[in-house]
Amino acid sequence: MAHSLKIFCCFFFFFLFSTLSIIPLSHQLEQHPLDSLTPNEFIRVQAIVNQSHPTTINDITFQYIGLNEPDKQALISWLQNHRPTPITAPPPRQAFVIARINHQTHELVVDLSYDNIVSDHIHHGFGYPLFTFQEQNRASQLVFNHAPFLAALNKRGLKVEEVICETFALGWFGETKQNGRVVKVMCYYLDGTVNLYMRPIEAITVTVDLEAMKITHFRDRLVVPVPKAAGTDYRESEQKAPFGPELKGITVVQPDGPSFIIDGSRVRWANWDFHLTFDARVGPIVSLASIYDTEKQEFRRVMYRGFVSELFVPYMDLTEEWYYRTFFDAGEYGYGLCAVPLEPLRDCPANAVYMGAFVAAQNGMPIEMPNVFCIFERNAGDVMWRHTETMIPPDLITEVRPDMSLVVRMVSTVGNYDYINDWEFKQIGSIKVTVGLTGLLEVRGSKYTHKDQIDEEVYGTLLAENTLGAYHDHFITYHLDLDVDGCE
Ligand SMILES: *[C@@H]1O[C@H](CO)[C@@H](O)[C@H](O)[C@H]1NC(C)=O
Ligand SMILES: [Cu+2]
Repeated sequence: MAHSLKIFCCFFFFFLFSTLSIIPLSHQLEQHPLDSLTPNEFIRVQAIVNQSHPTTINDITFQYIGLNEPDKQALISWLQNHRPTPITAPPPRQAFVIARINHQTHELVVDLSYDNIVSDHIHHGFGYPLFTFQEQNRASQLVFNHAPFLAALNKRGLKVEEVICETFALGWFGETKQNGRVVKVMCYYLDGTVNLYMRPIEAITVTVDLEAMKITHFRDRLVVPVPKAAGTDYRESEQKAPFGPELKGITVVQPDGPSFIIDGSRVRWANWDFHLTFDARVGPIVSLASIYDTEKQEFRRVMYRGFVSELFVPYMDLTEEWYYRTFFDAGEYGYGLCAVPLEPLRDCPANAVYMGAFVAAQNGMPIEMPNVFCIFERNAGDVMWRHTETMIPPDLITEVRPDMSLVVRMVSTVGNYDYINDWEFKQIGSIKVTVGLTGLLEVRGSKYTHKDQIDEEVYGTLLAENTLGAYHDHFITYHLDLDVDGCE
């Protein structure tokens, strides 16, 4: 709602407030105020938070470290007054930190210019910070030392060394008492496939308290057959003929190199100029996107800041082991944290350029994420605009403008799903956002082997023997702060 109002505001008032931008706001600086934290800054954040809580130093876990976004008005006026040389100091460079200290959730703002803590607020309300990979790994290993779980495997005739477990956020269903930081652990069976998601071990509920790092509840409700491994492996090397027709190679050649320029976090292509950064929670952030108007000979602002703010994936299965599955893939697991290195020539074409990024580990140390973005020019063979004039004989007048665009891509693999996140900049001045959803379904194991046997609500579709595709949705929300022609 807020976003549509903002867009409305822009169309209505842009001519009143439009600011002259001869130079784009993303212009190159030694360190742009919107740049992601550097590895060095992550370490300084760690040291400053350490010093502020000396008695609990060994208990601090960093659930999130990222840039504390500077005040928009302050940043814009600073950038507009910045040229040709800085007159005033930039807005303060700060990190936003969510840390668990002494079993409490602290939201800290750390100033990196003065090396001090600006604010330290303890969150008492509902909600909990992003999970770290480390705590999820530890929690999912606990079952292997839990006798009732080993007994449950035994009862099903499953080999413990073929079992893989993962943690699931618990959701919230109106309880007035807070749950604390609790997850459920769900396990799968390999034994002949790498496609673990097709082989759920159903009807076992394991609840783990992340603070105590202990199993607090265990229930083995009934034995449901594990779907068979045969035919589930997706690796090409495991596929058997018949194969589909093979295509001849296609490649994109740019003999003179790409037409875009990457300068730190700044990207320029065609008439576009923008700033691209990475965040553990939301993944790619596009800021200060502006487009050069050749007639006015100035940059015109289009978008102050845009990113995927959440990916909400509620399942609609009311069974005891499934009802709670209402995942926030950004807020709980980290859309950026779950980004994977892109496969050159597969995830992105031959003319792509790759960029890396950094996130913080649970101890606050920076971790490099290589090839997290690819940037490439797309020539899909499409037509942007054309006309053939047949009414002026004897000649045909034909005018065609091919459609070219610039794509910024990230792939985030949140468990079974792979999200392909594209920001596409078009020469006509539009920005196209796309999220492709691929990977594997999260299926529920079932006793049914044929749909004719089903005489109850199963909240899904029988896809194969013992395999139900559970009904669910994916809601993707964007934060789009559009500043078309400078409305703020
Ligand atoms: C912060 O404290 C932890 C735990 O003692 C330590 O491992 C780490 O090196 C400290 N970090 C810095 C930057 O001092
Ligand atoms: Cu889905």
